[in-house]
Amino acid sequence: MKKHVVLYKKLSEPLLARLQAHAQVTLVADPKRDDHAELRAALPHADGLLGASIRLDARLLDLAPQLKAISTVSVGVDNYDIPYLDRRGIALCNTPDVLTETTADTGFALIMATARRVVELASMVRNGDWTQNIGPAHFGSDVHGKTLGIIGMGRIGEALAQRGHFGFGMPVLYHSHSPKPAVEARFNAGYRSLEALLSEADFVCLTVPLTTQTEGLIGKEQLALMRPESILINIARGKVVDEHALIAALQSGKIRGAGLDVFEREPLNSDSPLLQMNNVVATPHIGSATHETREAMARCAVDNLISALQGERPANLVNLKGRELRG
Ligand code: 8YV
Repeated sequence: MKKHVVLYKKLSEPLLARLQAHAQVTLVADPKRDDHAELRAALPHADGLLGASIRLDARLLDLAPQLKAISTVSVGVDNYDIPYLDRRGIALCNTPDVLTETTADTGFALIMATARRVVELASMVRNGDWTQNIGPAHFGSDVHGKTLGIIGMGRIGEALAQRGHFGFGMPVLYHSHSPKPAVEARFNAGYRSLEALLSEADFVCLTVPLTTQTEGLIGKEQLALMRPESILINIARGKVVDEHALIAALQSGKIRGAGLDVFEREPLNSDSPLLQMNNVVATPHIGSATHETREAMARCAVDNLISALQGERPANLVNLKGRELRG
């Protein structure tokens, strides 16, 4: 008998067909509406879940007594209570690798847009305010040759380092839980303590996963170590940064600017002070958001789930280390 999969993120027709060849599929069209009412109604029959961007905690998953696997269309797994999933023997799979390059591209898009004031000055043109040759009041900052600081040297951090080193001639500094000799050899990168990196880098880029150790990693004290001409780039998770402290640092000129793709609460409130400042470029969590990459992620998630429900080890299993899958 086919297992029952509940989708809380839409799939393309080819991927839906791929999944339906192996499972009975129910699509929850609006999973957040009315306190997840549609999703809650589907959970009691779910052997597998596939989706992203919704916190699936015990309050919801206790409604899914026969759940065997969750396949997230994301590399980040901060929306999942992994100890809870381990206790229940529920497999969690994610989609690393396929989104690495696209997310690093987003990081450099934010570096360039923030340093060169692209959004602010493009708006000036669009608004008909370009009435004379621009002068120092509209100058931005160089990117090539400046020091790139990367906090979190995983796949995405390495891809950022590659772009900075080979593409922009940037000296690369990095901080991670341990030194990475291969990265240092490949990019002539220098390992620094968090404090040293913050004080030396022209661009401070956050690529760490959100964990209990990284939540609030960049607060008032850390921002105070950055230089007035330095720029913060966040393509990790909003909660890695104390947003109130960041707003204060930006408003006071403690740092030059910020390029932000993620926020403490998403969507970001339209009345956020971050949106009132020209030295902030804010994008709506577009890290992996290209047609090609999101389809590749969804395919990876579908294949992970098919494997898990067949009792086979998925390519990207996050938890249940060393344990048999229930299938
Ligand atoms: C999107 C991400 O949030 O992969 C992640 O962890 O943050 C982004 O790729 C996610 O993929 C939404 O589907």
